[in-house]
Amino acid sequence: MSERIISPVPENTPNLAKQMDVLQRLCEELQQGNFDLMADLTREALRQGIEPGRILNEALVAGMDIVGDKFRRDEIFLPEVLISAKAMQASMDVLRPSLVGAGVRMAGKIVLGTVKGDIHDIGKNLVGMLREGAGYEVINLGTDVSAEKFVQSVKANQPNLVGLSALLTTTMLGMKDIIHSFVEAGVRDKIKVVVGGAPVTEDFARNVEADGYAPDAARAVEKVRELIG
Ligand code: B1M
Repeated sequence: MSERIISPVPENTPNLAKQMDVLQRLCEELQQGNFDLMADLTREALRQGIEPGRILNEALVAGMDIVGDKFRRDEIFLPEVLISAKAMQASMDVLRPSLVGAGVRMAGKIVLGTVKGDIHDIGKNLVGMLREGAGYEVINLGTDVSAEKFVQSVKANQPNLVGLSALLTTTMLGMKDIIHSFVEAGVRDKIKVVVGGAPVTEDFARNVEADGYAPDAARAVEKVRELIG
C-alpha cells in the first residue's frame, strides 16, 4: 500500500469530469487497498452530489469485480483481496447513512446472515443496508451463522423474513439444512426465506425450498417487497 495524499480536483474542472474523476479514483484506491483514503474520497464524491447508488456501483462494486477477477487469475492473493475488502467497508461506512436515508419507516422485520462456514459479508451487508434504506428493520447476525442461531433469532425477534447469504459453493449447501431447521422448530410457516450470494441461482433456491432468490442487493429489496409488502 502506498502512502498518498488526496489532491483536490481543480476548481475549473467541469462537473461531470469531476464526478468521473472521483469515481475513478475511488475505484482505483479500492483496488490498491488504500483503505485510509476511502472515507475522504467517498465524502468528496457525496459533496459533489454524486448519487450514493452510483458511488456504490460505478466505483466500489466495479472495483471489487476487478479485484475478484485478478484473484481468480492468481494475479493477486488473499491479503490484497482482504485489504481491498477493508477499503470497500471504509467507504461503505461513510455511504451507509446516505444509502439508508433519513426518516426510515419500519415496513417489516428481517433477520439476515451469512451461513455457517462462510465469512464473506460485503454483499450481505449491502443487502442489509439497502433493505434498511427501503424501510425494513434489519437484524444482522453477521457471518458463519449456524442453523441453531438462525432459529434462535427467529424465535426471539419474530421477523417477517430471513435472508441467507453464501459466497462459496460449499457453504451454500448449508442453506437447505437451515431451512429444514425452521421446519423442525415449527417456525417455517411464519417467515419467508430469501437466499442469495454469487453462486446461488433461482434453481438452487427452488431446490432448497426457499421462497425467493435475488441476484443482487437491489433485487433483494424488490423480492422482499414482493414477499412481505
Ligand atoms: Co473469497 N472467494 N474466499 N474472500 N472472495 C470468492 C467468493 C471467490 C469467487 C473468489 C474466486 O475464486 N474468484 C471464491 C469462491 C469460489 C467458489 O466457492 N466457487 C472465494 C474463495 C475460494 C475464498 C476462500 C475459500 C479462499 C481461501 O481461503 N483459499 C476464503 C473463504 C473463507 C470463508 O468464507 N470460510 C475466502 C476469503 C475471502 C476474504 C476473507 C479474503 C474476502 C472476504 C472479506 C469479507 O467479505 N469481509 C474475500 C473476497 C472479498 C472475495 C471476492 C473477491 C469478492 C466478494 C465480494 O465481496 N464481492 C470474491 C470474488 C468475487 O465475487 N468477485 C471471492 C462484492 C459483493 C458486493 O458481491 O458478495 O457477490 P457479493 O454480493 C452481491 C450478490 O451476490 C448479492 O448481492 C450482493 C450485492 O449486489 N447477494 C445477495 C449476496 N448475498 C445476498 C443475499 C440475498 C440476496 C442477494 O438475500 C438474502
